[in-house]
Amino acid sequence: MTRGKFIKGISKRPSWEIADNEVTPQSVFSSRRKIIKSLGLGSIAASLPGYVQAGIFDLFGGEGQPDFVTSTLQFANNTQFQATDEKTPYSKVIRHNNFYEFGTGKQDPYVNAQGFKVNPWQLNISGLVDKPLQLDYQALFSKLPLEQRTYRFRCVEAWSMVIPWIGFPLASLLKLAGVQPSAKYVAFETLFDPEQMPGQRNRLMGGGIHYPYVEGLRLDEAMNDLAFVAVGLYDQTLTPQSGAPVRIVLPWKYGFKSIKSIVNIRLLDKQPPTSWNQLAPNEYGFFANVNPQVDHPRWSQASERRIGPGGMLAAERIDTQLFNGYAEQVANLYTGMDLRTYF
Ligand SMILES: Nc1nc2c(c(=O)[nH]1)N[C@H]1C(S)=C(S)[C@@H](COP(=O)(O)O)O[C@H]1N2
Ligand SMILES: [Mo]
Repeated sequence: MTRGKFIKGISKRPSWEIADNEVTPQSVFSSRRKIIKSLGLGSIAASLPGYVQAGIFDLFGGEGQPDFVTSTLQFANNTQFQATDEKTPYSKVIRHNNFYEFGTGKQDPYVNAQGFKVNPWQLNISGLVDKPLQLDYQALFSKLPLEQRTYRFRCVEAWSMVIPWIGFPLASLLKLAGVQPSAKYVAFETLFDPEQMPGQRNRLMGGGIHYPYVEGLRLDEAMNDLAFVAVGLYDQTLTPQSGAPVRIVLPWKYGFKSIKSIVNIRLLDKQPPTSWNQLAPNEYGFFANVNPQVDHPRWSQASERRIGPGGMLAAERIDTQLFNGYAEQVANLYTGMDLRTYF
């Protein structure tokens, strides 16, 4: 298997470039330019910082030059985990996000997170482990072999995507640290940096969440083959809005469990508090397994809108599957549990 590493020099390109070349026919592209010109936005926008320009241009479907630059990653395909559903285009994956540290609107992270500094970074693995670990930015991409997996991703708000992630199994990372027998749970924590994350400074902008954003898993869930640590998507390092430089991905659970931009992983003997559960315990459980039969108190979970090339407006409504279609891999984790009680 190829060791993940950066291809130096030529690979540096703004995440932007892939987005448009990939999905936008040239004709649509140039008509957008005309609209922007006719509105006289061109000259005004030119004087604004890149990420603000991106926000303005995005109103027209996505033009502009975000400040954030990604790098191409080397990885091996894991053929065992390739959802056959049509992939959500890169341009949609990075423009429709939930990352309340940067605002609650779906485009807020794309606009507000572009200046986010991801290097240097430190991810600590501590608690009930034999060898506490510190991974710096470079180690995130080199400590473990990088692999690619295409997963379905289902938000509790009933939209979904299909995303090719790059990273490594969470179990591999935990094994490096040596999990002690007394460990029963894993707690995750996002960076707390109100200077960089406006949602952490402003309660309204941050959606009322008590920061830092925290999440957790039972140890057997964390050790399941599907539990993934992502450092990239498509063939690039993560952009800030997707949780750069490192996030968790749990495809059988609602999206809020897939915590972004993490700095701490702690092995514990007790169940840790989790952000959405603390905010509204009757609406968001600790387990949060995708389940079409257990509705959210305010909406049905029986179906979802799958975001494809046409974005949210053109998204097709499809049936939601138990455990998001991953029952074969994870159902055994919950044998004997009432999934209505443990939602
Ligand atoms: N730190 C942090 N992690 C987070 C969130 C957040 O607001 N803050 N939002 C969650 C929610 S609700 C979802 S649906 C997914 C969205 O991931 P995506 O934007 O990459 O699709 O991230 C999850 N992880
Ligand atoms: Mo979500």
